[in-house]
Amino acid sequence: MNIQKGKTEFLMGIDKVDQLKTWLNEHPFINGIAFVGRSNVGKSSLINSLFGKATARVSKTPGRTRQVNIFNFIVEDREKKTIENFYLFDVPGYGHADVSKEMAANWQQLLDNFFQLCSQKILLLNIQDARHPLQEPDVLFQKYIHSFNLETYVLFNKIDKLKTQSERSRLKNLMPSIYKEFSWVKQIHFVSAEKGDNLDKVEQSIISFVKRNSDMQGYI
Ligand SMILES: Nc1nc2c(ncn2[C@@H]2O[C@H](COP(=O)(O)OP(=O)(O)OP(=O)(O)O)[C@@H](O)[C@H]2O)c(=O)[nH]1
Ligand SMILES: [Mg+2]
Repeated sequence: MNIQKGKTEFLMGIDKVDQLKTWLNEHPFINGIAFVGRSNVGKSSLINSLFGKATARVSKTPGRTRQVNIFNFIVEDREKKTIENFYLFDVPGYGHADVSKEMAANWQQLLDNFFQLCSQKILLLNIQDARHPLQEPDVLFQKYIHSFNLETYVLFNKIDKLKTQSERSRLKNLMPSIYKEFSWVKQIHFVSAEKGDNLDKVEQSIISFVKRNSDMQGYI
């Protein structure tokens, strides 16, 4: 099975809390995934690499994604000759210092409402910077997300920037403590949106998650 790159469709970007609430209330049981992480860690770049080139806007300046962007993506099963639709969310980055209080408050409200109201069948992909793992905002975010009971995978992006073997080992050695401290984290991947490292594994993990939930639909 594979994600049909190039068939991913932008549905809408929501920056108003009320509009987000309405949309989520109207879509309570949807299947899909959400990308969340600190500003500038490469969420939009990863989305583009996994779902097709020009899906999300990549920024030179951090804090660019200021709204919850909603997409539709398609998983194709070539053997069974079926296609199935899922939702993809690019959620605005947390932990960005240089914004006005007003904007920070709006972001927090968007995040709070997103996690309170989103379907329980959404997989959370928490993107972190491989060079700076578990920064304070990342740890705070992990603790914050715990109560929402969503399955979470952590993706350490920009591993192309880790030049030495020892830098890479240091990052990999964090795995046991992450699984221990954040028990809701079920998978950890080391990726590069730019070079494509390990994105095939992430793609298959995303597919198994969304398929597992959609196959169960008839039973609940
Ligand atoms: N070297 C390297 N650079 C990357 C990688 N992924 C993203 N970048 C760069 O990091 C910067 C930020 O990328 P974005 O994809 O816009 O990051 P974002 O997390 O969506 O940022 P916000 O929307 O502002 O929260 C851009 O300059 C990208 O080119 C990667 O795997 N390797
Ligand atoms: Mg972005």
